[in-house]
Amino acid sequence: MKRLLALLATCATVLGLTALFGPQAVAATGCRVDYTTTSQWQGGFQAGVKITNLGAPVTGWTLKFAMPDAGQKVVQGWSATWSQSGSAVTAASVDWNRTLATGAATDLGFVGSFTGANPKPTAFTLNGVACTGSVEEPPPTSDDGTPVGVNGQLHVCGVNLCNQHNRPIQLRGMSTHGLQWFGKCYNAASMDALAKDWRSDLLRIAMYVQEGGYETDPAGFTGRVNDLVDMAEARGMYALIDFHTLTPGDPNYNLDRAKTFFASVAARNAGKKNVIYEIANEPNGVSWAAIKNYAEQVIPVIRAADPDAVVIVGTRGWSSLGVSDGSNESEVVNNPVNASNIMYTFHFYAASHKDAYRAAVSRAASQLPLFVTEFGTVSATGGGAMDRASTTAWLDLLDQLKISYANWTYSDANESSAALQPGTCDGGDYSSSGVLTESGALLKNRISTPDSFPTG
Ligand code: IDC
Repeated sequence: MKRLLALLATCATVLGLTALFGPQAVAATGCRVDYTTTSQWQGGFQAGVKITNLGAPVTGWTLKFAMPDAGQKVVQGWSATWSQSGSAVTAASVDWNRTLATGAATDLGFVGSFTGANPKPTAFTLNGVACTGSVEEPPPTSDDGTPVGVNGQLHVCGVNLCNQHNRPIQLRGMSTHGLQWFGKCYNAASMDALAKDWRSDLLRIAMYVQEGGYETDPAGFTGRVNDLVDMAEARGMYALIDFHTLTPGDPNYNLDRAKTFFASVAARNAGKKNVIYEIANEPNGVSWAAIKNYAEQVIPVIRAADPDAVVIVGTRGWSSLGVSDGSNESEVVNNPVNASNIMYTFHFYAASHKDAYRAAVSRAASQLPLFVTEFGTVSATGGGAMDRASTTAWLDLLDQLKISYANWTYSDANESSAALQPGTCDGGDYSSSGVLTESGALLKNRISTPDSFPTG
């Protein structure tokens, strides 16, 4: 009987009657691949490969494609297990992206080398089925109603962040958790939810430097950050590239790494309108003078490659403007970083930092351009009970002062600061209200209200 069915199916295919036989009918449009050369330099390039499954759900997949030129080689890839034999390249799913529901997408990428030309690969197949679509997604170029479409290239004007119409705006969004731990949370489905359901203006990309971060694999983390910049851009969100220094607290410890990293990401992303650079997450146990020295060495590296982007500088005492070290904003006001188009970082955790910190922000806001690149609704440990009253007081103040913010974290970490329930990132649903924690529900409510960015 099985043989008969197989024979019938074969005949049907030959006769062009596949539609009558259900499953085979989807084969022709089983998948789509968007291949993008994200950057290219002498002898090398970086590519992003987005796979969209248009057929039946798959668990475990293999993507194959052909490199047209003999000199094209995959050097190092991510988000899949990569191999190459002659011109044939294979990328096999890894644990966290092996399941692809119908319509689900996943992003992979690799750094490659080439000797002759660098044409686009051909003959993409997913589990043996030809992926007929191979189209590049154009980034938003005009006012398409997204935050980047409306506001364009940002700049600092007075103490505000201003849009392309030279009007002050406030961006409201979320921060990733450490990419080295929660990388699986940042995929096409979670980014779609953040852009469309949360209506987030901004994705902060927290790239830890220590604790298993950048220092362990500079090329890999740089590639991952760039991919997330592209994913934010494709959805009209700003991307805040956070060089997440924390321990040790003196950013000068990472000065060489910062110069290497920012030279690379600034060159690669210079043409984009959605990138903001945050050069030191939370300096601690170090003077303002030392932080300023670090900033004045890193900012010129960024400016050389990407002259018009906004840069945000961390402040003393875990980016508390010095307050957590018994100082205050005057040390910055009296001795500002010698650079233009910059802002200063302020962080708070609502259950730990209250009136005295709000008073400092209220005072500082009329003298310094501030950006709350990270805050929590809970205690400074990232855990403990959410403090709803203090969080609301903080967010009302930031709204009133038009200070932009990103909340820690858009992740499913098992800690109360996380917006998503533990286990969320093992599945494909980032949209239903059931995936939100108490903190996530509060933030989604605040962030998803209309922005009404000024355009005139
Ligand atoms: C915390 C994470 C926690 C992780 C720890 C590692 O929530 O899961 O184990 O880092 O260092 C910050 C830092 C941020 C902290 C967060 C909460 O910028 O990295 O994340 N926090 O402690 N400053 C104040 C609080």
